[in-house]
Amino acid sequence: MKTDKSKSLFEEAKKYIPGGVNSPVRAFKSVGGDPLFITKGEGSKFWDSDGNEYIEYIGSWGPHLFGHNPIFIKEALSKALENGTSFGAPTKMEVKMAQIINELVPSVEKVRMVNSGTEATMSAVRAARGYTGREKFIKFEGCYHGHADYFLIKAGSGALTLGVPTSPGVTKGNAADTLLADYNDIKSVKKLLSANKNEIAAIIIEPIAGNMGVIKVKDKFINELRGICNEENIVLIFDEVMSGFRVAAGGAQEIIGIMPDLTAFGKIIGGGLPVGAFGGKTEIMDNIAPSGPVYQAGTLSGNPLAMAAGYAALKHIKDNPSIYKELEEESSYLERGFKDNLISVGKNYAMNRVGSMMCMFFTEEPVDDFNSAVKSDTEMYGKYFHEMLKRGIYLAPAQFEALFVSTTHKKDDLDKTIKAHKEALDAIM
Ligand code: KE4
Repeated sequence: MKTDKSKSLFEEAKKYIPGGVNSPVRAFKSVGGDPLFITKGEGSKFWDSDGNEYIEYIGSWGPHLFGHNPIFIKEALSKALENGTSFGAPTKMEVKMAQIINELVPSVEKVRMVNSGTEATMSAVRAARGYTGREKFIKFEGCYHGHADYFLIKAGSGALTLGVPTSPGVTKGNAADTLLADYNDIKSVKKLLSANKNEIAAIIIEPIAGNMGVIKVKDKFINELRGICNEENIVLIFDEVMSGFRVAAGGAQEIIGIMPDLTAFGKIIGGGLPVGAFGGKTEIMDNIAPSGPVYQAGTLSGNPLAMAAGYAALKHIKDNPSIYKELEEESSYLERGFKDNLISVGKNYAMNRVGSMMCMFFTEEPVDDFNSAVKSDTEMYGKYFHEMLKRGIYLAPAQFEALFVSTTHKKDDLDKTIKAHKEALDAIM
């Protein structure tokens, strides 16, 4: 497959952009090789600068629930564009957006728009700290909440010691208030609670993790976590940047049946434009400036173009609830095909799927937390990734991500993908 144009673009890009990309995972570092520069997307496909066509399962890392360039988002955007791009003043679309989020996700009584998932989770933690007057918060190993300093933390030497930065530039001071627990392990949460009595403002979790591959919380665990937060007056934050509107109209909290106190959104909520949001209980959200003292702001928050695209996406979800049944059929068909292939090559790789989020781990042990996920053979994943790419299937260029099926991935795409998957497994075994 010719990729000369992407190669020369990558050389050019590296002269001006760190690593030649504007987000690290795009650089193919964990699978090897050079990234492909994409020129156009349509439905379930996109094309690189050398004209190669791919059936792709990144969906811009989650936003494209309806595939690339859906007509109803394109039309909404061009209509909004006629009136200008941004005013820095309130608009009717922001009210409609807040209303439809509240309709689809009842736990979100009030919501503030921001411009990325990171801004959403970062602001939600600040809201919880402002509301409780406490400073520490608990996150879980393997969950990614964006790149705010206090999220780039890993467990210290002893599980009870304070976190340590995972990145230069993140200060010890910032790490000091971040505590690390183990996903699906309520004992690890209880240990931190007793060691930090009345000091914990929030517990933030991806109810369906998509950043250590795909892992869903266990029912018993999440119910106990909800109970602990009620007893200890801790704000329970669901990071639904990826799962929000992805696994159900009401997100993971709809299928799990637990209401968090705050929820962070991103990705689908922007219809492909930069949008995040955080929201939840009125008593917490009313503390946010200008109605309360917790400061939070954004020049382009709620801007008309992003609201037009985001609202078109959420309105389409509201008007077409059957899309989740369709996504379930397509995604389970793909999963079935992958599993049949694994049986035929005699491998029992772990396959986790929730709705249209899926991950095949190169480990034969079940994967239900960070420690089991990292047993995956990432080198094998790299080989698999390139064997699939050669066959016109573009997957996440990293093992610990999610594969996203969209409403535009039809049987023909899925059959081609299943066939390529079998050939790729044969090639790497
Ligand atoms: P952004 O700031 O990238 O919009 O959102 C951060 C974020 C927060 N919470 C969850 C659960 C997320 O998955 C993300 C971002 N997801 C990654 C994919 N693993 C984005 C891809 C990238 O970093 O380029």
